Amino acid sequence: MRTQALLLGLSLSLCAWAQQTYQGQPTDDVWVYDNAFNAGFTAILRAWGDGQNAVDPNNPAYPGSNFSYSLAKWSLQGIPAGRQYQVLQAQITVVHTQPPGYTRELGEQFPLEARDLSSADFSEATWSYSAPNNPYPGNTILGESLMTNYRTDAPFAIPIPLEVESFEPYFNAAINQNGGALGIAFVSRMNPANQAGQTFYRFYSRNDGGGRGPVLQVVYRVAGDVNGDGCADDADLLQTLFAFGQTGANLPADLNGDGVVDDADLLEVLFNFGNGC
Ligand SMILES: [Ca+2]
Ligand SMILES: [Ca+2]
Ligand SMILES: [Ca+2]
Repeated sequence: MRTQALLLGLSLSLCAWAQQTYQGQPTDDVWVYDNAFNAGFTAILRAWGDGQNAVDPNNPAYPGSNFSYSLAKWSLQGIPAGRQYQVLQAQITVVHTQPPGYTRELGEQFPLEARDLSSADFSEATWSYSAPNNPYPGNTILGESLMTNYRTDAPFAIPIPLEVESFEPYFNAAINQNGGALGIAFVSRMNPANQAGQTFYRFYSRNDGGGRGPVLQVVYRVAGDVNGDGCADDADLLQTLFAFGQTGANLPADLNGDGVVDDADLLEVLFNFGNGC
């Protein structure tokens, strides 16, 4: 009887999707440029560099005129703190204005980079270029743009897939150490000076009336949690053991997503045992 109940519970929980999706626009974003900072909630964000660097190597917090950055932050407050998350997939999508001032080839050569931000403590409404502690782009390139949708006759979406290895700890730090605030810097090495001053990234901010601002999408789950109850415990261990050797797509116990339930997945549960409980 007890075994039957256990098996019933397992089969039910096999149907539950343990992974969740966050999708949203920034709660704030700002374009930073010393000569032309627009404090009026600009609907356009911009990024360029000097051909060699995306960030001013001398003072990343106060870029010289060779550099322009855009900063954005998202609120992940809806995701409970106090546990570690596994990121399965993450991407930022921005919408470029029409027409782009660069060729597809230049876009591929000098991608738009999403980097970590030194702090998410900023607001466009109170931004001051000369403030002593402005946040600035870090050195971690979380992702680079793809020019798959490039076109000149209409605005186009630029996907920036984020590297799971670097984004996952950043995502967890935002949730567990930063009150849910996740800051992203948009930078690029693309040099407008070489092409009559028009060659740079121009994409819509969250203030765009058409709702075309940046979108962050993250597919995640509580690390080691196979059955999706928010806690990695003996039930997850048991479920992994029962599924041991199974192969196929989207198996709940295939925590690392390599298409087979094996000792690597078992270790994932063990390493995270107690997480979220
Ligand atoms: Ca803004
Ligand atoms: Ca669980
Ligand atoms: Ca696996």
